[in-house]
Amino acid sequence: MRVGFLGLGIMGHAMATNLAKAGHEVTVWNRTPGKLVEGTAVAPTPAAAAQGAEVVWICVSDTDAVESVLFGPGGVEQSLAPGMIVADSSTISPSATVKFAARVKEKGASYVDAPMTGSKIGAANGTLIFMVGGDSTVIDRLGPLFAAMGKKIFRMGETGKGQATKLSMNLQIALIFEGFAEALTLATKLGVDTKQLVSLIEATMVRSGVVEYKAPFVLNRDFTPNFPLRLMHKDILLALEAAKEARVKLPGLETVEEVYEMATEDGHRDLDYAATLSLLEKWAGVQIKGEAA
Ligand code: NA7
Repeated sequence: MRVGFLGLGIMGHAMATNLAKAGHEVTVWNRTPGKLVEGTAVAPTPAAAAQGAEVVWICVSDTDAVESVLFGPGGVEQSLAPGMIVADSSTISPSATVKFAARVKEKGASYVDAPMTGSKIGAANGTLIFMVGGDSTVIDRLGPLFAAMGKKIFRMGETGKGQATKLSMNLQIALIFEGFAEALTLATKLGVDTKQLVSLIEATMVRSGVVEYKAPFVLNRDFTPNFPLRLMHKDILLALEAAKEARVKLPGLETVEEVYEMATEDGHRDLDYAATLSLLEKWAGVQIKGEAA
């Protein structure tokens, strides 16, 4: 398929690479010039990348960034044509998504929100899982592209429901990790062996995918970003904003948001979100010990 791909960050670069490897005709654009993807052409603006494309795939930081690439100067809107599909894999506001989709549809094009999970490794291996909102027949047309970048798609309903799902998922990751980090901190302060505690977690119903994935990084104190703290913080704020719009109270997430705020002030925003542990350690006056088993 002819694809215009916008946004070559950690996730976007790997996704565009896999689209090109699968034989799709990809033209990329990135706000900061100079990022290249093997086997693709480079366009000077989002509109130029979208020109003549069947699908425009977006993967940028946040709601403002998506609005800007779609409707800002040199935006995709200028090149929209009937039959074209805009797919957005960024994690952004569900209500803004509905508004963007309506504006795209005015030009006869379709809009699918397709945020994903699987982290940097999933993007590189082409094993992402997509949570998709939009018209079923349009999603079907995107099948070959989803197959090149991921291993599974979950259809969540109409446009916006992919984003709503993603926020509900990341809310859980943030809370589960916070529980793990608080348990490690308390246990360390009380003199419990952390490696042994992690083995116990893994042998009991307390185990979880989040802990299984994060424990080796935490025990090795490796906070290089797989999923940067600043992006998890953004998703927490998006979930709180969506909750406010829907008049839903999320007291646990509100408290965890404060932890992310303070971790950001402590200079951890570009580290992995697991670095929120450093803040708990600082407060407790301990440092977790142990290497990955
Ligand atoms: P990164 O690695 O932080 O990359 C962000 C990308 O978004 C990068 O290409 C940025 O361009 C681009 N960006 C940021 N702001 C803008 C604006 N205003 N206009 C256009 N482009 C912009 O994030 P990931 O790849 O890890 O994640 C991307 C999304 O997927 C995000 O929503 C996650 O939550 C899930 P730059 O190179 O800085 O010029």
